[in-house]
Amino acid sequence: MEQTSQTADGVTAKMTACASFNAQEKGKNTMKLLHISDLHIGKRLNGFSMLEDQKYILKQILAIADEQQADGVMIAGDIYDKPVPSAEAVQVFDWFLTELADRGRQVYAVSGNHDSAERIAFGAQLMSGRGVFVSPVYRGDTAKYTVKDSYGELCIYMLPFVKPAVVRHAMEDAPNMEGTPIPESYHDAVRLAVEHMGVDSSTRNILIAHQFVTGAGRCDSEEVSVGGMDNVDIDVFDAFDYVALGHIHSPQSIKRETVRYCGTPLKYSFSEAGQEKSVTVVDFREKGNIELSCIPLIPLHDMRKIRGTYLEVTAKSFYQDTDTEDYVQITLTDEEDIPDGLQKLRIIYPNLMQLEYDNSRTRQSCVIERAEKIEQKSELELFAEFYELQNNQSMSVEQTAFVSQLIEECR
Ligand SMILES: [Mn+2]
Repeated sequence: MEQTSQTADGVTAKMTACASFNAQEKGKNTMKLLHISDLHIGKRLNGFSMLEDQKYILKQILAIADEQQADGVMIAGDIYDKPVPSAEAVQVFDWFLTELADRGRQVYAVSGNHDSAERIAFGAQLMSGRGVFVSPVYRGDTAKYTVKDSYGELCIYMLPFVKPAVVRHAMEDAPNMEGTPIPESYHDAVRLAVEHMGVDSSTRNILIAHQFVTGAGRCDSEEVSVGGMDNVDIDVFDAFDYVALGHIHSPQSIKRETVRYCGTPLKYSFSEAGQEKSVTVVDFREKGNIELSCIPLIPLHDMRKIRGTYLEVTAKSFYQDTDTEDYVQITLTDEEDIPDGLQKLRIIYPNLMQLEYDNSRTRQSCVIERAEKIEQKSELELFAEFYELQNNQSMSVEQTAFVSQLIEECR
């Protein structure tokens, strides 16, 4: 299979992919790619390392790629959780890339807002020889790879996460962008970057990008940009047959099926507890004919919410048929806090991540009318008001007696 690659410098290099091309092996002549994103390798959640869960789910993705006989995997940004990932996180991604390359599956990966574009780009030229294509830092040109199947050319554009400032800066440096209006918004920045790609709409085109498209449904594990003006309107993607998006963590298509967020491979917040995570499989046929399917991912530990009184959630009948090793958020409805509740509950639920209370104390605090004539009130009355303000309930008879005795003693 002949492959043409164009680097950010505009240098066009022709090469034959070293990795054997699966399409030929199985006598199939269409391109099938898996779409994943937001791996956030190295992420810690409520103090728990997700690394074992991530290795487990990446192994599952490798197995899906095998089952599907996929030609490659698109990774739409947020490979790591941090711009400077931990050594362990780097090892996991290195292992994942090597496994894919060894199986002859191509990799098309772009950097996301959590990644350092420079660090992700490290070794990009070298790795391309093994069919592992990684986005270079954005300097005005978008990396483009062309593969051929029996329907002709399929162009894969790889746009790393860009901010308006990145595109502005690129325009100042790149001579071929002179005279282009300076982008002020994310929408303008991405529109300019796309315009600059010179997409030939007569052929089949894929864009891999990591941006927030207007209308996408958000959840708690995403990083919201300050001011919330990071959205890009969908019309900037009109030239593409498929847009493999990352950034939004819930799987969803926007406006048309083929502009799609595949979602994270794992749940990264309790707001995602009810979701099913999946891999999107994209089968490219002739232009205008793309077949999409989702394959569910089954995590090592599920993430779920539990609610009830302390006695209820610690009753054997309550938990015996569940996986108590799941990552759980427990909301206790007892009026009194349970002393050392977290430690006690972790005996049953070792991966308890969050303990919350839903009782009259935590429900929205009612405003107590200002004590206007403080001097006219007794210490006991003042303390009773303070107690009510803190706990959203008044003191019991026993408590009142106890406090009034304390006040007496103080006197
Ligand atoms: Mn993300």
